Amino acid sequence: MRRFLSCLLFVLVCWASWSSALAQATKPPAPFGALPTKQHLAWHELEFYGFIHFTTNTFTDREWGLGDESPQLFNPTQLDADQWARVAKAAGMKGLILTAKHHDGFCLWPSRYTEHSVKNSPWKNGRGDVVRELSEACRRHGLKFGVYLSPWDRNHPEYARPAYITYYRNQLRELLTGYGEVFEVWFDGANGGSGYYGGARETRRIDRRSYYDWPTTWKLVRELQPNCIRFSDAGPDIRWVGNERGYGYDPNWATYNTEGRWPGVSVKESLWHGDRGGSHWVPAEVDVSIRPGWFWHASQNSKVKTVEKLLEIYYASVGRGCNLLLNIPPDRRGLIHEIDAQRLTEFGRVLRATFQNDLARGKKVRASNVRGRGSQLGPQLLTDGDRNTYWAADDNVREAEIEIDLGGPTTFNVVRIQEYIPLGQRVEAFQIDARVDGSWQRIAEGQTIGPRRVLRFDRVTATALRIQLTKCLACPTLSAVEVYNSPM
Ligand code: FUL
Repeated sequence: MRRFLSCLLFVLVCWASWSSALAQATKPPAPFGALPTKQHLAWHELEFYGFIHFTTNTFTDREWGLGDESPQLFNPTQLDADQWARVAKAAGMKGLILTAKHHDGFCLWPSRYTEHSVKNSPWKNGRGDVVRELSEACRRHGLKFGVYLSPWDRNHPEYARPAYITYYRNQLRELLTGYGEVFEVWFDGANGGSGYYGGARETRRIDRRSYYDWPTTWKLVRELQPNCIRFSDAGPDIRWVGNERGYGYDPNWATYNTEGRWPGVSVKESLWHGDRGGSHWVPAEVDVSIRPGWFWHASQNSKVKTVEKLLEIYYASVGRGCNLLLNIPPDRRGLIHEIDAQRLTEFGRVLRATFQNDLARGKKVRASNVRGRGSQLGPQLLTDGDRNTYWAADDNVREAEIEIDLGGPTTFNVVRIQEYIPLGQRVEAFQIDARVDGSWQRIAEGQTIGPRRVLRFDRVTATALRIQLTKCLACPTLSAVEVYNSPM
């Protein structure tokens, strides 16, 4: 009996130490550097959404209103926010952000704090509210809704004085409490100085660093809309990419040094590339218009971007780990013009066709290193169709190689990869090869990956795919490798 018991004890001790070794072996890597919040993680998944620039400018043919426009000018004849939402959906957008107030100060909702709004417009006899119409249309169509409230206000008499900040925050409060969930607020850095300012018609300069007291305003947004993402040159949640042409950069670090940066005050290189090892997670958003201008102008009906151009923008923005904010301005009827609608629908069709069939799904994967040699964070998780499971390497690893056996000749021209960003951004150089007729051929290379890279290259027919991570800040993690054959 005693012998039996000591045998049993021995077996139990062995089992316990073996299972604890295994548990240790598959312990996830420690987080590295600045990390995304849960709001960031949800935002990264949106990838692509739209901007609606619409105000008196649409009727005066301007890009920047002066602030002295009569509200009587705003008179769309067939405004239909459901049509905007339908077009956005067809394009594959996940939400729409509306210019509730642009630099001219005209408000698209009947604000209690000013007469300079839709309530003094002929549209719907002054009883209209574009913010209401679009927020409700978005909800009906399963789109997120966001707002742009221009800090610069060329109409307001108190602009550049303390009273305007109270006005600005009052307006923000109206927008963030009266229209349901707001997924993003856009804080623009532009300030041209001159304006109407209640009739003063003068140039007013402000100190971009201190005048707006941004930390207080950002806190207000967090309080009123806990899930809302705050955009500006300085974050605090996401940053401007530093150009309005539709391009993200490589490298593109989601990490960014926020110290000393404010809306309208930043460093170009940091906006473009982020800051390697930066203090906060502040990823880039790419804003660009489908037309040369942000507002609709009849003269630009022939200059709507082509589907090819939109695809180029998609791969240079979403493809480089940014989110894409594509502006689609309504015309004087209050409709997205037929040409824009047709391009966007076709663009959406191509995107859907591109990503409908992942040719790597379920395929066999081998990695040069697997964390703890275990299977819990193994490379098979890269092709399991779940972007939340991930492969990780051992702590001391800085270079690794992944090989996917495509199981026979496979034709493709797009590869989509992503890091497991809840643990931080790590990769700083990678190369992708395809095995064509038995030998490896370089098809793509880059620096950062982060939330995603979507790389498009000349179509190849290959039997295997190899990803080499050649430089990493810490042991690498990847959560997905997908392979597609795009029609365009
Ligand atoms: C800029 C503004 O000055 C433009 O008019 C436009 O709204 C763009 C999205 O942001 O800073």
